[in-house]
Amino acid sequence: MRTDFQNLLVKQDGAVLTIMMNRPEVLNAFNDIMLAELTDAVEDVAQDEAVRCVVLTGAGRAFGSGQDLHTFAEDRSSGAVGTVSEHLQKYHRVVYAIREMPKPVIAAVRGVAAGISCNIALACDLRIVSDDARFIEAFARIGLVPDGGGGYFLPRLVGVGKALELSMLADEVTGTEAERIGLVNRCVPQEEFEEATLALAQRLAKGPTRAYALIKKLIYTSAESDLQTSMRLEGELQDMAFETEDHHNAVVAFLQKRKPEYKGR
Ligand code: LHQ
Repeated sequence: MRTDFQNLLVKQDGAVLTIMMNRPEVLNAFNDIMLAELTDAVEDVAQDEAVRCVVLTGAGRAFGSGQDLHTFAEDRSSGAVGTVSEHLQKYHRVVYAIREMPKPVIAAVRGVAAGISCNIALACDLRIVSDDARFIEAFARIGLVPDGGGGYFLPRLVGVGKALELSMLADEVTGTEAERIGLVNRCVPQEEFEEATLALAQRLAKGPTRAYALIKKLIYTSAESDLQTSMRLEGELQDMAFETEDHHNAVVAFLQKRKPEYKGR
């Protein structure tokens, strides 16, 4: 796993890999370098079997403030970027890599998650946030629509009515409110944030990784499918899960009245 990044800090702790976006002076706004590095890091870690859970977080007081509006304006005026939709395709690659990652990806959010940074947090499988978190679908504030998959993730997480409210009013949502409306899984006091994040990540990293990959596929596909399609897929995935060493060992452990130890195979 590459670790020599300019705008990311990458740290491995056992089977947990933490990717920290690192431009704290602009609240981790995305420039092209950080976006390219994040793409590399998430695509690389997908292949690394020693990593069984990925945490995405931000350095300093924020998760991220979205597109760097200074560099984007400069690049636009110099003609360095084409259309916005071409630029967005680079973000879409990260979103796909997170969703297709065959292991859990947690967004750990403290402080602001605004614009496309907010929506990259929504692309992750689970979200744990500190009680100083501020989610802002900031797009309408500058006359834009939610991008980075926001138009897809938001109504699925919080319902169409709330998604419209968050997108149109672009008001801040606190960590506790985000937990209440289902935008995030867990909101914890600031002083417990790091410990709670690591505990959740380590728990997932010790879990049945192959089954988690199949669960991602089942849940994400089923959100788009009818019952019949979902149950057909369930059968195919369960055939695969049934063949894993973790499944076999967990059943033996149950019969022997002891706790299973998952190897991720
Ligand atoms: C920033 C940024 C930032 C640069 C804070 N850029 N410097 C759009 C266009 C095209 C294609 C792709 O898709 C997108 C998607 C998007 O992400 S659109 C949304 C872009 N983001 C925003 O509109 C948010 C802009 N930032 C803010 O509204 C505020 O900074 C928030 C509410 C995030 C945080 O407010 P505060 O906590 O009061 O912090 P601050 O405003 O003082 O910011 C700290 C510094 O970070 C400051 O620099 P300075 O030199 O004054 O200390 C800001 O200029 C800088 N910064 N966001 N996106």
